[in-house]
Amino acid sequence: MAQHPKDVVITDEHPKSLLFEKHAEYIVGYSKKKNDFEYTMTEHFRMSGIYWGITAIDLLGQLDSMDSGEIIAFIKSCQDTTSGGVAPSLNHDPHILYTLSAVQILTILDSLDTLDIEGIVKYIASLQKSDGSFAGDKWGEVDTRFSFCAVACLALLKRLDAINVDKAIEFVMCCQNVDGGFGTRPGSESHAGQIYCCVGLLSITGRLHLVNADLLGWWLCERQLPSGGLNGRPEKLPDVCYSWWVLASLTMLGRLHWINADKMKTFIFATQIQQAFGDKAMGTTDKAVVQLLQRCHTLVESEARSGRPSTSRNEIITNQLRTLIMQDHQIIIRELADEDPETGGFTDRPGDVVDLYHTLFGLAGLSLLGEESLKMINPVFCMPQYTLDRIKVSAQVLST
Ligand code: GRG
Repeated sequence: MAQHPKDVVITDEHPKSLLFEKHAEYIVGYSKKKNDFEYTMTEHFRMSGIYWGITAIDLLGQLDSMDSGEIIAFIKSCQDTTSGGVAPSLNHDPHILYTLSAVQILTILDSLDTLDIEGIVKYIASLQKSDGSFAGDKWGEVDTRFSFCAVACLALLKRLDAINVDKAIEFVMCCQNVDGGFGTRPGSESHAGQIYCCVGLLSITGRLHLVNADLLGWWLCERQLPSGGLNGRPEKLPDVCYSWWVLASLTMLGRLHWINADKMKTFIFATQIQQAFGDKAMGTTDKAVVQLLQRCHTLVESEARSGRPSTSRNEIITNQLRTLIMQDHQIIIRELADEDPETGGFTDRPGDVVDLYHTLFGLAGLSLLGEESLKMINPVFCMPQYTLDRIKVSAQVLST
């Protein structure tokens, strides 16, 4: 088959199976290296970082290796006593994204009583607007991601009565496009991440019948490229995180079997870090520099959509940042390669740098595909299924 112009090549050198132990080492190690450059630079989305790490390590069956006491104390210190919302870290503003992450972590750790639950309920209800949409925080940006966060969070707390659920559904349905997908707001382009949020909201509220499952299922399975990887919308590169956003949506719609699971697994396995990051691979050829620049460009632009706040919209600063990120990536890659040529974790696509975000969604995608060495994941809440069974929370999934 001819190579897709926006795809990657998977070679014999890429890993072909799950580097199980390496991933556990990577996640536990990450939480302990608090003075590392990467740890410091992720402070502004720390709460979600902890959620990605805790969920991933639980899928690997090694939750006990995390310091749950330290995490619980940290979360408690991040709840804003005035608004009731939870901040990503100390001295940051509360936001609905991190409020959901905090509730997810505490549900996994069976410690929800750590938080002022009424404060959280009040905070989320205060963010709903008259058209049913949700702002992410007091500054008012509206996005279907925040609708999902609100409904998922309240469902976990069993307090959906605190918002107008019918209006929330009405708003999400206004964001549906003719291709069957959903965007951030009415009229905006369909994107797999937003589709997950909208389908997830409809699943939690038992309204999946409002979706044209065949049309949307078709759009979603068309995201699979010849490499086996999935992109988030047409003409874009594959990224392992879509093995969550797309596969979870297809699972809710009862159409997971519409993608090629073997090719999908090949792609996900290939996004695990490996020896190719040694000095030889890091030769600073023009091609490598161009690739890194392209990658940094994508990273900066991804921030807003992925829930990781954008660093700056100023083009000059953004360009300077790209250069810096490029240099830092080279240093990190070299350090990783020197320390251990087979460090764990997942990258967005083969040949890039690992992070916790892609590590969770790589593992979560494999769990959806039935990887037996991993715990089963819930396709709606992106949490280990047993944690939802424990609190007796379920959501609608269409039959195949
Ligand atoms: C509990 C799992 C969970 C989620 C909470 C925040 C959130 C709810 C969902 C985010 C869904 C989303 C929008 C995911 C997409 C993330 C991403 C990789 C965005 C990149 O966007 P672009 O446009 O990249 O930069 P593409 O791949 O389109 O080139």
